[in-house]
Amino acid sequence: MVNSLQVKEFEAEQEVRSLEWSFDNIANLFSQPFMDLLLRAQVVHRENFHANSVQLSTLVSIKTGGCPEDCAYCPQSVRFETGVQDQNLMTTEAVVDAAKLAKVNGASRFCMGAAWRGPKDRDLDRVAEMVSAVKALGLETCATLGLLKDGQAEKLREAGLDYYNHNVDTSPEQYGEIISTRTQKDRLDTLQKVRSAGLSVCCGGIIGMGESREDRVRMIELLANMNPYPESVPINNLVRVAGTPLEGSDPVDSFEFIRMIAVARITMPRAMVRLSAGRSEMSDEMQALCFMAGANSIFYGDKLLTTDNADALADINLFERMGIETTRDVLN
Ligand code: SAM
Ligand code: DTB
Ligand code: SF4
Repeated sequence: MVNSLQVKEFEAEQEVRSLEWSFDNIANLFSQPFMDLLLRAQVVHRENFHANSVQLSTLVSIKTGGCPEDCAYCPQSVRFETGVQDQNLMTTEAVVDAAKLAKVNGASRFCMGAAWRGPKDRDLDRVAEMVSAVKALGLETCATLGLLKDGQAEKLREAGLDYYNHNVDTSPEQYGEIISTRTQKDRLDTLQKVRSAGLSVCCGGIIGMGESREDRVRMIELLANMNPYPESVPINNLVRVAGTPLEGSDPVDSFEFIRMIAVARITMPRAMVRLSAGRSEMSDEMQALCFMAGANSIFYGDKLLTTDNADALADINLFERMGIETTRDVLN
């Protein structure tokens, strides 16, 4: 247990080392008493954002299932029997309809996800067309299409893409147990391409895949020491989908999950920390503690990609009860 004197010393040290987060410093954050950690995260949050404001992003799966990769958490891998119905790349018209609906419902960002290892050039041309059409509606645009080849990030940028989502998923140490068909280095290369093209980076990971506290620290270390760190950091609680190798994973202790949000907030003070997959299993009180810990964005809408999201009306009701303003209040 860290005593208050140690925390003071640690804070002084952190000021000097502004950008770098060592393993020990992150581990020390994690092991602070829960209240101390939450208070600190809330202070950092208030220094950088409106305290009572949450951003809403809506996801749509533009190409579903049949993915050749073997990500052990994913219902869309062709290798697992999960009952997901494959669906070819949607038409631009259908995507625009979904985006209009998302906007009417109050989302400020529209995120298009595709179950690919990475896009072929002709797929990318079609996604670029979708991005331009969604951008023209006045929404922020995000895409998550897998690994990118040289030049593809630039094409997306030119089409009007704002964010590219590509997650590190877990610690470097655990990564090989979860995915064998591409390395974490492959992912970091794609993130570099995204950065170089001038896109904003959305990058986070998943909690609840049997990882240790040390793995969680290592994942934060990877994210927080990116220079610059990602603009958006989705923290997903594993959705345990029947048929995937991880369906029987033990649920994560709620306090540990909230700690993860708080540590992400403290180490990446200006990032949008998104309370992502897994909200449909969380109580209102659990979500409230995640917002207290510095989460300031959610996926909003009835579906994530293939699984059910928390009910949108329940979300609105929760925000009303908490006095939280969302992009829905601002935009409509
Ligand atoms: N195929 C692309 C890729 O892998 O980059 C884009 C879509 S993929 C579904 C996007 C992210 O969703 C994954 O990197 C993972 O972090 C998250 N994800 C997928 N299945 C999940 C699950 N069952 N629970 C929580 N997060 C999940
Ligand atoms: C992210 O980090 N989480 C989202 C989004 N980025 C693409 C996806 C969650 C997917 C959950 C499982 C599913 O619905 O298929
Ligand atoms: Fe394919 Fe992405 Fe799912 Fe991995 S996470 S199996 S790459 S859709």
